[in-house]
Amino acid sequence: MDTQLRDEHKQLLENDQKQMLCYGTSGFRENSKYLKFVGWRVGIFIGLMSKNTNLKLGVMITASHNKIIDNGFKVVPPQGGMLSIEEEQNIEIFYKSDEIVKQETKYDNGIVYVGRDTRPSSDSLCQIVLEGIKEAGAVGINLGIVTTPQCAFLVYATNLGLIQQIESNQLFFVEYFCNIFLQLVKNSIEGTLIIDGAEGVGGIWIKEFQQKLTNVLTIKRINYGDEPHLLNEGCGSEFVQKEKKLPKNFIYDPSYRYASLDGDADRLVYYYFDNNKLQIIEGDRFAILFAMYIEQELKKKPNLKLSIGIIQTAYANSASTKYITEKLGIYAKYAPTGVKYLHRAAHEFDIGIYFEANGHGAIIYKDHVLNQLKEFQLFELELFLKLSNQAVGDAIINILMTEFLLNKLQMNIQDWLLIYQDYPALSTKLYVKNKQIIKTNYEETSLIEPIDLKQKVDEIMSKFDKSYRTCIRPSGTESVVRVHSEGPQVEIVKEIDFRINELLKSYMEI
Ligand code: G16
Repeated sequence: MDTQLRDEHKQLLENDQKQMLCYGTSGFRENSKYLKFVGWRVGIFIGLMSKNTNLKLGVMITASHNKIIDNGFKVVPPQGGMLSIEEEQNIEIFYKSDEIVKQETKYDNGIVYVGRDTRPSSDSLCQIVLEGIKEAGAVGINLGIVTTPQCAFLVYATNLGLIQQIESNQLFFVEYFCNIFLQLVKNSIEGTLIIDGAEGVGGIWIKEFQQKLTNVLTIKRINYGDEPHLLNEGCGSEFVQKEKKLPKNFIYDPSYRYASLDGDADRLVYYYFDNNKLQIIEGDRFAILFAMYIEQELKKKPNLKLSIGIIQTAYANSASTKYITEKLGIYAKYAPTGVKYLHRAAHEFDIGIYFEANGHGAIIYKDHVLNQLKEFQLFELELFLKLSNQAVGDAIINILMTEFLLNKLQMNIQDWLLIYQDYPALSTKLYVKNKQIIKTNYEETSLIEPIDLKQKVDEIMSKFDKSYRTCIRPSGTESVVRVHSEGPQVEIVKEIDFRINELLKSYMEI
């Protein structure tokens, strides 16, 4: 089977003049037609990994915000989060190797949980991953249609012993977090929250939260997955945030709050719409809202010393970084794009808050933190932190945290927007065939290669004031180069974006 699948895969790639796949920003991701062999080898690799560690692992089949035709594999390590750099390299080598060398494993048994999104290709890819797991002599457990953070949380919770048996226990995720939320929020929260589910899996699972929380939170769902073939089309967080447009089926009411999830429910944006103006709450503002509350609570106990840090990426609006460091006095740090980098960097602090501008983020804390909060009788903060999904950034759980805070701090979306003023910024993407030629520095704030392209970019930027910046980087999830420009005046930001895109069009293979 292995040889047959490998040969078919290589032939397909050769016919389409494509290279073998790489483990990108968030796992293997490509047009689903290239993924059968990848899924098989991923299944074997993870099955063996589970048999070598005696821990449960997970694989989530999704391509999140990408087009419906794409798909991918996000591997979930035992503690949630992401694979280490070394493990990523190993899985890529394993997929690329011609033959699988038979190996002895430390343990006889292994367990791998496999979740999937609603894409048409997800079910058959799930079957092939399960076959790979079986080939490795491990047991694959099909979680069915779940969100990415739900899959990660179930793996994390089962390894911690929070749940004994995961089969048919997908609802544990809902019960666990609703239970904490209901301890935090005693009275009904005012107003209605409209949640756009991107026609994906998040929209489906929101229903469970809606029912369980009906006495305290009024949720209305739009684009909740009854038209799965329209996944991410004209809706979802990627669409709202990048296109700066309202999702389809938008219901206008000035008293409503609005939130959009992405295709696998790990990203979230909120927004406000009035007088024909759409204002978006991106990831930076979630980090700030969460940090403001944590700081406010910790100030009540000056003897309690906990380090707090906020991790952002080059896409963070500079106004947010300025606010974090100058007004909140919190340490802010950049990591490269990809939750895997932010999650790791956040672990350096007792309480690490990480958010990408696209709304992917979480608060993670060290083991001793909850006990210390209890000791200092900061019970509400303890519950608030417990509410954060420790396995990975989670759009649905971040909604609960946000709703608790807006209610607690008596803030509405306008108040949130008024905390500071974003600089005008523009993020665009250009489809190219050779994105891999672009290399950046670690923080992805400046281009390093190709050198002649860098010189041309510098030449363009030298015409503008130093308060303007642009970053160019290859996407790790799509065949695109991303351009992000920012500065004090919107017209100039547009001009920079236009010039950089024109330059790239003339330089790259389109
Ligand atoms: C994934 C990653 C995110 C990243 C996004 C875009 O999100 O988990 O950390 O920001 O891809 O990455 P890139 O710019 O490299 O394409 P998702 O929600 O698509 O899995």
